[in-house]
Amino acid sequence: MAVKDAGQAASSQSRGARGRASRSAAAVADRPPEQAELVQLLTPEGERVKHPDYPLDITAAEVKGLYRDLVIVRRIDFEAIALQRQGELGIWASLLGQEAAQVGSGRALGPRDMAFPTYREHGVAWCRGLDPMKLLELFRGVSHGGWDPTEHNFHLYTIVIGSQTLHATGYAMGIQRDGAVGEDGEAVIVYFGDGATSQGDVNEAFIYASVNNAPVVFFCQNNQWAISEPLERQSRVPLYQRASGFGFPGVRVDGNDVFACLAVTRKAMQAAREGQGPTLIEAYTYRMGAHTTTDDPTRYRLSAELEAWKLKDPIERVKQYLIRTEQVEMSFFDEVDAEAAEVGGQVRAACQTMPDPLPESMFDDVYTSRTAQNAAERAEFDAYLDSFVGEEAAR
Ligand SMILES: Cc1ncc(C[n+]2csc(CCOP(=O)(O)OP(=O)(O)O)c2C)c(N)n1
Ligand SMILES: [Mg+2]
Repeated sequence: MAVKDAGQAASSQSRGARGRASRSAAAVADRPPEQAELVQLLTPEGERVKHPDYPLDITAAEVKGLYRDLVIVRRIDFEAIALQRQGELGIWASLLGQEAAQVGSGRALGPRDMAFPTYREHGVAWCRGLDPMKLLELFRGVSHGGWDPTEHNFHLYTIVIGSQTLHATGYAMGIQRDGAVGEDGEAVIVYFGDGATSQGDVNEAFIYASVNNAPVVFFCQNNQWAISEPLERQSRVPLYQRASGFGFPGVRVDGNDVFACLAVTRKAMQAAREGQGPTLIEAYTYRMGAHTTTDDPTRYRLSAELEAWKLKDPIERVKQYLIRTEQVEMSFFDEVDAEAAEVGGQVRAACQTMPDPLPESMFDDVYTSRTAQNAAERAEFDAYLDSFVGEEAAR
């Protein structure tokens, strides 16, 4: 990314008349993020580093728990991609490379906090306790994308880019009006991508959240790509710096560092719960796979970029840390792999035996109570389905 950021700076300068603010922003963007503004607590080599604003006391059991989460969510993802390739799922949006951003932030949430995901937050779903089968039902096209958001305080997947930031902000304003901010308060986290930051909805959500001091954390996974559009097509300044223009803090965290994502999200959520308002977290990461299984990234990006990010793998660094600090027996890794394989097998078996929904179920849950029009349309559809019964018998 240093190369891209330098390109950003150069093209900002070439526009000349853009003014002091954008030139100084370009100067910041010119610095490699690793040396400048990135919060990191665990290096890609698995070395623990300290940050004055984000102390993190973490036990061996907690580190092992995070490692287990990372490995299992990668395995679920791997299995889902394979299932799509075998025709069992219509589509899948892979989280490969973004496990630390999702597990770190997901494990920073309290049970009463509410999470609003996009369509890629399988790792957050796992941390919230949602059955992975619920995700697969959606991508197999046998559910209306439904689970009960209140069951695990994990809202529905959202395909309309950025729209969930408004839902989350409205929900956070509701928390405020319920008097649930302050000591023992609740907060909201909303996930979105780098591309989503160009949406009007996201910018409107920033304004509402800011002027209302809403208890919401904006968690942007900057995975460098919005399908085939690179980050430099979205912003001339690092994304986290956008927050200051809206009047709330922004922080860039190493999105491949599960410790840093945990610590930064914990702090931002706690601030929101206590009534200190929103924070924008930019988790600086990389989408290692295709945008979805319908995409072919080799058509628009260089493999060298992928190779560079492989060295920053979110799982490998935790493994190296555990080995380095002698917190585990080597058998621990085999145990986690075995457990992940078991979860993968369960996902596969359950996906292949999922019942198809009844066609008429599309009329269910459209309204909280059935309207006359909905009932009439359902009756018409039932009659249409019945018209095939005799036809089948005649064959
Ligand atoms: C309002 C809207 N516009 C366009 C699309 C098509 N679309 C689907 S994903 C995507 C890119 C999103 O990129 P980003 O926000 O970076 O998230 P990522 O997929 O990288 O996680 C687009 C443009 C959409 N779903 N909704
Ligand atoms: Mg993206």
